[in-house]
Amino acid sequence: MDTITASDFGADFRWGTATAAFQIEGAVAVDGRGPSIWDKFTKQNGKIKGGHHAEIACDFYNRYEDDLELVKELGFKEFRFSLSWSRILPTGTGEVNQKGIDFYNRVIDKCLDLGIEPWITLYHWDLPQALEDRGGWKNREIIDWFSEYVRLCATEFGDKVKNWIVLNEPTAVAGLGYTTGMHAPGKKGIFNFLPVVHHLALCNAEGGRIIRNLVHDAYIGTALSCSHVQAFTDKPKDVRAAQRADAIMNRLFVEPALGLGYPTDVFPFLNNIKRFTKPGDEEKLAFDFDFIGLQNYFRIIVKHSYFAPVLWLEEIPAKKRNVPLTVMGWEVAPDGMYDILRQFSNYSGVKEIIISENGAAFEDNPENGKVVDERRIQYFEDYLKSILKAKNEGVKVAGYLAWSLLDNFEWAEGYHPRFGLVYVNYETQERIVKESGKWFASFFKN
Ligand code: GCO
Repeated sequence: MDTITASDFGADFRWGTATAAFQIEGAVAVDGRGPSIWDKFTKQNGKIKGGHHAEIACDFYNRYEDDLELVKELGFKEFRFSLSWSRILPTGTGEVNQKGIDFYNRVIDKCLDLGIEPWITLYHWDLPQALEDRGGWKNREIIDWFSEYVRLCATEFGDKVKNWIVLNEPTAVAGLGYTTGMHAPGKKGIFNFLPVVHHLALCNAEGGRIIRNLVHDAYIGTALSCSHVQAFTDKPKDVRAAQRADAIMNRLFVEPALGLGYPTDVFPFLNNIKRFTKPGDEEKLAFDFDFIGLQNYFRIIVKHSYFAPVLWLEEIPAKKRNVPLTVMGWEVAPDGMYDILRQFSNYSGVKEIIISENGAAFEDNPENGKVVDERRIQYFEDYLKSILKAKNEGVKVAGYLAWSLLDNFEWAEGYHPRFGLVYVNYETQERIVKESGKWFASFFKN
């Protein structure tokens, strides 16, 4: 396939950039915002590479107007951002912080003034610390807390915002936040995983129902991290290991939402979720999302392992496979995007797919006021070709939101990885549009 342009995807295809509150806003203790689990986690020694924190980040709280002008300058028509739950409800429930509501109304109004469609992610990992103190995602009461939050957001923003993403990467919340402890709130233990998965899955569907009831003409989805999983060999043990990894990585949340229940067929351990279910939960897990957001960056290769209890598998790290890598150590694997799109389009219940995140972190070094990020341009071009190939074969992919508009706080990696189409000098807060950002501008113009 030779050079592609936006017109190859059709006039209705939606093009945007994606961001998240904690990664860009800063202003963590300004205008009434309450602490989140990531505020607490970044203060703990050794949790964030370089000891970085997000107290300023990209200062989007103050610079949102200029940054949204950049979205327009690059030619994107959609802008995905998340709401900081604790900026709106400082203790997670109860008293509303009007200044938080006012900030997001300013962001939304600026988007609309620029002719940009806002997309709200309701939960992008920054749980109010006050709720974590009450058990967080392990406590089934979170269904009530989350429902109250979603109702408030739908009521406050639903007249202006039609695109809603309920959760961002729930597998990462359960896996990294509550099982390995690599992310906030830093809890560890496989038996945290199960109740957290179930409560997230219930909130996922309940959040969808609330938006459906309160927002006229809403386009409702949820954003799932998905990676094509391959077995290291065709030995039955390795093939079964890949099926278990696929169950966790790709099936765990989409299948309950489709009314298919949890993927216990290849991973019977998930039957233990029954200990945390109540009568009627199976029905409550299902919701007819208008789209599934796929967030794909890489593919993974696994093999059976006797040394990894419960999952009984280990990943063959990309850096040991002599393949092209990003600075995250992730394999550059555009074919994996094609494969995962095909896999999700096999679900009859998936109405549409939005690529709600895709992008890459490479070494970016400004020179003479420019950032010549040729590898990132090649990454986008190759991944977009894979998406177009799937689309031309009938996969119902309806949009693409590049991760990310700005370099930003990359969670436990701090500010080292730069994913932005726009370079951020964190000392001066200067922005420099990278060549990849300019590439998109020409991609849309042609
Ligand atoms: C995720 C998160 C983003 C990340 C991005 C790069 O998918 O992990 O949604 O917040 O920053 O994916 O890792």
